[in-house]
Amino acid sequence: MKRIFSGVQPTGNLHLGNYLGAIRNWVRLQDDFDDCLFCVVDMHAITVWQDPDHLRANTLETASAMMAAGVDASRNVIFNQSQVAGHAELAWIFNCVARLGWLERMTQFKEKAGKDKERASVGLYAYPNLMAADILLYKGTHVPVGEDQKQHLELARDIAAKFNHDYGQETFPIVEPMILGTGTRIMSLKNGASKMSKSDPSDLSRINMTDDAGSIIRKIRKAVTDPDGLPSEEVGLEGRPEAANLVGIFAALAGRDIADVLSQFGGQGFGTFKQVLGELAVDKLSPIQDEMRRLMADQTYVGQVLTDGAVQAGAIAGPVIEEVKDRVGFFRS
Ligand code: AQP
Repeated sequence: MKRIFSGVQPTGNLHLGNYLGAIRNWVRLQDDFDDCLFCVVDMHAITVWQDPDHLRANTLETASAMMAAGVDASRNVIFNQSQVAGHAELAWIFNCVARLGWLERMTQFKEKAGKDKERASVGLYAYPNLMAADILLYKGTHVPVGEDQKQHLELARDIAAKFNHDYGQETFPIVEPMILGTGTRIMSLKNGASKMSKSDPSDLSRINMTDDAGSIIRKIRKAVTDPDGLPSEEVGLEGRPEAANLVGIFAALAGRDIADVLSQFGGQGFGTFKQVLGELAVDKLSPIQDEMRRLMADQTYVGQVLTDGAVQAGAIAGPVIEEVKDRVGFFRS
């Protein structure tokens, strides 16, 4: 059976990268897969300290963004991770399955912990084990994510394979990453070498899902580019990460391929291109933002969606966690 699982952290500043790399694909996939779970991963969020009131508000905002983008709560399970205890239970078991050497290789930990890794939380280090638990708690088979999560999904595959091997049964499926479309790695508007990120201290580096039209247009106008104009062919974007990023964003938003975008704008300067890109971004994002605002004003409804979703998710997870405990040899009366 095919089952989709994917998640977003409620760490605030949900951005265009999260939308193009993940959430937009969920909207498409819900038509092809009957069984989809979309999770606000609040337990992942606290691997870096979060203000408790902000975490609660951001959880509702993230769920609102998913629904505003078109994820249908009546057809999919939308919930927050901490309301289903099985995530923490399975993560502990996976802490005992995964090897230190595997986690040592995770580039996201190195990036997020920075130079002072002694001061990073143990949770940040073990983050990929919790991510594997998120997916495998539901025996998820397909995981739509942005390019940055590829390494974590490879680890989830290794954990599933080792658990199956160690306990002698095919308990878990080997998950398939789904890295879809042209928006799989949206870069910072200020530095083409870093990905667009919620935690970038510069607000000008990203387009937030809550930015108004004026801010979107201004941020794109101020985006870093190089002195050359737009090339007519894709090869002309090589070694020009900022230019490649803006063309990639255009292609992803317009649903066109890069070559097609360059056939229209090749030979022109960035001034006109940025103007058209800004208008396109506003055009695509503003209906989502309007709906997000409407949903965020109805916190009771959004909270109920999450609570109902947690009940549904818990019903799927319950037999899986029991099966796992049985395999591991935990005594059950
Ligand atoms: N820049 C990006 N381009 C494409 N996809 C992206 N994703 C994140 N950034 C980009 C995808 O969004 C989904 C949810 O991400 P997350 O909430 O787990 O956060 P993250 O991957 O750690 O990235 P952020 O949003 O930039 O947060 P910080 O600043 O905390 O690192 C995932 O599918 C991810 O691939």
